[in-house]
Amino acid sequence: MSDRSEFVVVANRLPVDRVNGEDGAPSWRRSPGGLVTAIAPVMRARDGAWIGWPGAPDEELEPFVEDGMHLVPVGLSALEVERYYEGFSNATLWPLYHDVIAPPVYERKLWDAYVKVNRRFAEKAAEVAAERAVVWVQDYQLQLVPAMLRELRPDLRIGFFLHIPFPPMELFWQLPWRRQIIEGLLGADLVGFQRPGAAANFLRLARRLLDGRTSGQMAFVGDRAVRAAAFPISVDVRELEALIGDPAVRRRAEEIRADLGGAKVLLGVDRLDYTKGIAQRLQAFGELFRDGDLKPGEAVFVQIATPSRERVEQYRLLRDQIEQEVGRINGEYAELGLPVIHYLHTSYTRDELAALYLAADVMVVTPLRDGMNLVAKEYVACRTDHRGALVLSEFAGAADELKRAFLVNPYDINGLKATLLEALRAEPAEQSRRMRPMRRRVIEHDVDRWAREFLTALENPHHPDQPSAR
Ligand code: GDG
Repeated sequence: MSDRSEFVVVANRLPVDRVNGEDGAPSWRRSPGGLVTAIAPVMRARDGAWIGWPGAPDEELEPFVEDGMHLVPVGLSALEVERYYEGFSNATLWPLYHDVIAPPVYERKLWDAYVKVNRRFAEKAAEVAAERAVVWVQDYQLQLVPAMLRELRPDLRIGFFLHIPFPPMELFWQLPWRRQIIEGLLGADLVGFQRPGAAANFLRLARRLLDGRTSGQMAFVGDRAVRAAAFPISVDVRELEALIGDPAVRRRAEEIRADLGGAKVLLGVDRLDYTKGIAQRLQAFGELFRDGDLKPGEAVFVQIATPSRERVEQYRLLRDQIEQEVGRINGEYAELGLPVIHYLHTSYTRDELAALYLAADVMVVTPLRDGMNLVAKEYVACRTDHRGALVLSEFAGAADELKRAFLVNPYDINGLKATLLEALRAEPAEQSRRMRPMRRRVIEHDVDRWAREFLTALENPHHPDQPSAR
């Protein structure tokens, strides 16, 4: 690799997963997901580098090239994985930023690890970035990196994007290290959020905590201007359309429907996470059988729950709770050969997911809080037939754009039940009236556009379309 890069992405994970070949020799495969797809072309065009953790503790790897991308590993010890990643990132920040749905853990040793690991990422970025390079830092695990990096390399143009919600001041105030986090983010030139409300929350905190001046989307710190704005992330529409254009995927969708015996198919696809509202949707669905609105064989719920953060206590508890609920509902309402819920605690290929999206009459996305929710956009992107219905929580960022979905408050179980029935009973004309404008929106605002708009805003702060710096 040429010595230093003009474009650097800094993220908790490298965009590749390790796979072991038949001979046991390890190799790498590009991770699925929109972020990598969106950024890979920019990486190639600018000879970019991606800094991240390779995913296994206690190993030091040299930089390598994979899939045309320069990858720069940052090592983490097992204790750092426990404290920085499972601890401060996923047991402190994750619940705090998602409405305190689960109680956040505030422990000083977790914070210390977070600071130490953020410094390691910042130092690596300072080493890898060329003079006046553009550096794009991703997500809540690395919120201190912008300020640490600016200190080391004031010549750089630094952007930060938060993939999860940013909480209102009243909640954020709990955090013992609130000031340090805001200072960390203000090291960037541009701080991007999923929703305008999150950017407003951040600007309000900058004002209150740092006595900073703000005006519109700008915060002024010392002699610097920092912009905070919304850049809603999206999906790779071309990739999804190619998947559903594949005859094998279409056959598989037919097969799934046949296997489910002709029942109406409701689908949930989520990481097994307490923010996703899985228990609420299953409860509502179960009650429809209790009330006699649905009968076994008439409708069936397929819930894919991808294993996630299994070493964090709250996630273990959640798994037990969901599995008990599924058992209870099937125990009470299923008949021989006619389960009402198919619960699958496993991860699937993109092909299988696409087939499931095609097979589903109703896609059920009911997070209690979600930065965006890509599953909702993926379902819409896959429905080239304009059929199917999307039930979507008002608390997902996607609700700002997918306004024709069947919107619900997932805390309102009666409302959720009524909406599930409405979606199940929607006529094809009604389905199409809703799906068509949503598809247009997702096609026009795909993940390429997201990356392009963020980088344009970062690199052209004085462009006429951008708010003026002062
Ligand atoms: C965070 C924010 C924000 C799921 N199961 C499988 C699988 N998936 C894929 C989905 C989708 C992705 O994972 C999940 O993305 P979401 O957006 O739904 O949720 P988070 O993981 O919580 O993501 C979120 C996102 O970051 C991006 O900014 O939207 O709000 O929380 O693409 O399709 N993929 C495969 N097998 C599975 O079993 N291959």
